[in-house]
Amino acid sequence: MARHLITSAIPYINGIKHLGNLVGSQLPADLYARYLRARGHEVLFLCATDEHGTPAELAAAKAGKPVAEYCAEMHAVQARIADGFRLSFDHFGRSSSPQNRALTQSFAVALAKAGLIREVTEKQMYSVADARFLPDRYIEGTCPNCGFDSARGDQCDNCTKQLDPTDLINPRSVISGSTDLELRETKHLYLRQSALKDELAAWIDSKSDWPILTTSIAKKWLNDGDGLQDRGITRDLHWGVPAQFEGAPWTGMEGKVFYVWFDAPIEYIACAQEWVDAGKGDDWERWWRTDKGADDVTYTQFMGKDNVPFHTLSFPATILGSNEPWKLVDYIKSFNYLNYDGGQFSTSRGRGVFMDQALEILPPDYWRWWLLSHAPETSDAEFTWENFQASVNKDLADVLGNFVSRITKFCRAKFGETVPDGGVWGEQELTLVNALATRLAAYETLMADKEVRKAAGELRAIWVLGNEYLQSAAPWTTIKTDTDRAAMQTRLGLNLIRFYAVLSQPFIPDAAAELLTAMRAEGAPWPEDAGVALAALAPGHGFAVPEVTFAKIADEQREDWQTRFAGLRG
Ligand code: B3M
Ligand code: ZN
Repeated sequence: MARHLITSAIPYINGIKHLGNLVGSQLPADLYARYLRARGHEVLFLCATDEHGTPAELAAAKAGKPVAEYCAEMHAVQARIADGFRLSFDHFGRSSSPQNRALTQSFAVALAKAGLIREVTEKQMYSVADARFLPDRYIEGTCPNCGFDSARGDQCDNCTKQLDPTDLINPRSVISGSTDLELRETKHLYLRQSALKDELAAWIDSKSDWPILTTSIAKKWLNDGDGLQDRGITRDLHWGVPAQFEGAPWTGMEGKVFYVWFDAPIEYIACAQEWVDAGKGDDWERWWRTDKGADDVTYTQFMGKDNVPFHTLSFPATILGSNEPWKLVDYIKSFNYLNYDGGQFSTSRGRGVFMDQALEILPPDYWRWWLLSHAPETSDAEFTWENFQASVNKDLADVLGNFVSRITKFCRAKFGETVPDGGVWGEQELTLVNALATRLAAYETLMADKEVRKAAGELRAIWVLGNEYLQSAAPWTTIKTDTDRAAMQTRLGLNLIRFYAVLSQPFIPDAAAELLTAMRAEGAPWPEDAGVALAALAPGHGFAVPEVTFAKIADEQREDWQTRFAGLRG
């Protein structure tokens, strides 16, 4: 039994996330957490809302609410939706927590002690019309790198380049649209990331097992020098972790806060404190402090590719630069983008299917299955309603659902609602069990390696094996000539349901639980040995025929949704 710390990138508070966000971090992180728990490991799975910075301020202004109130409300909304998707966080924290405020300030002090903070008086974009500075998302313009015309002041959404507001061509205020902008002097704190370049490069070089997507982005930023320029870690904003505080080794930072990307990853640590303070755990340091046992922890982060530079360079720079014994990430699993029906999902434009809408039309397992089995790992992937309908109908309804329904109904009709006695496995059964054992081992390796799409494929293949067996063994025919043999075949079929439920739980937790309840096998352990597991339900064991586990998506429904989600969300 090992200890695994798992974090998902923490979603911005500004609104409800779309399915592309979900499959890029929270959902695969949940899959992995569920798998490791099922294998008996000790898991701490953390996520939170990212509540600071310009995204929060702008969204609150748009909603006409004080930002603290807006964040509290949206946190509750996101928590409820996360629950709806069965995301099994041990804690869903908030980056605006007092724990994160204290920890962020203490990191800044540690970095200053290490000589890694510079005070810089610089010129920043100031909007005369709005009478304020325009950091990050308060300013938009044309990307100097790719020419995209709605690049934000902190990053270009099109080419993912990290930007400075002064880099933008034809800049304008997001608040008023005004182009009456001028450079005015203001003081900021800079983190001397450049001083850590060699240390970070060596660390990334040592991660030969990381996905290419992760290391290629990290190396690109390292070698361009881009990601490792010294970066301003404060902003002229009111909402955030105050940059002037008791014990701060600088003065004159009143009215400024730390940059959201400085405090957001620190929330991964603060969230563990929140977890303890909420009474859900009793020791967070053994997960995070290498001097308190965290050396034994395997730490895995999940995120979309646009977040990779901050997790491979900026946050590690904070950790390494602090000279304090914090746990560094062991593995960064990153994802490409999921597109929506010929274009991009877009939160700002309301294009695509959003998490709340998805749950209004179908239960979480349908979405979990499609998204995970199409996870954008090696390249971008695309959601289309046709593909969604086809996958759900085939994999969930035809293969898994149909198998369950056929064998349980057949048994009820011929033997009653208990596992039938009689017969012994023959060659066909032994062949099946061997094939399942091989596939089980492959599935376990893929799950441990976080190969999400391939693991889904292996699970599907495991379901298919059972279907093929049932089709060729045909107990409904066997029973006409050999009752014992038909009983044995049926018994194996019922055991397969239990086996499938256990293996499928990380992907489709609700259906898995429903099947285990129907088989009166709640809490069934992960199979150590396929042969043993497939004889776990002994003759005489009762069961119930489950309700329809998966309903097919009809063409009319698909067309209806297609129309409903064709436009932009209001
Ligand atoms: N909130 C960006 C995002 O939601 C950002 C991630 C922070 S992870 C520390 O994609
Ligand atoms: Zn660009």
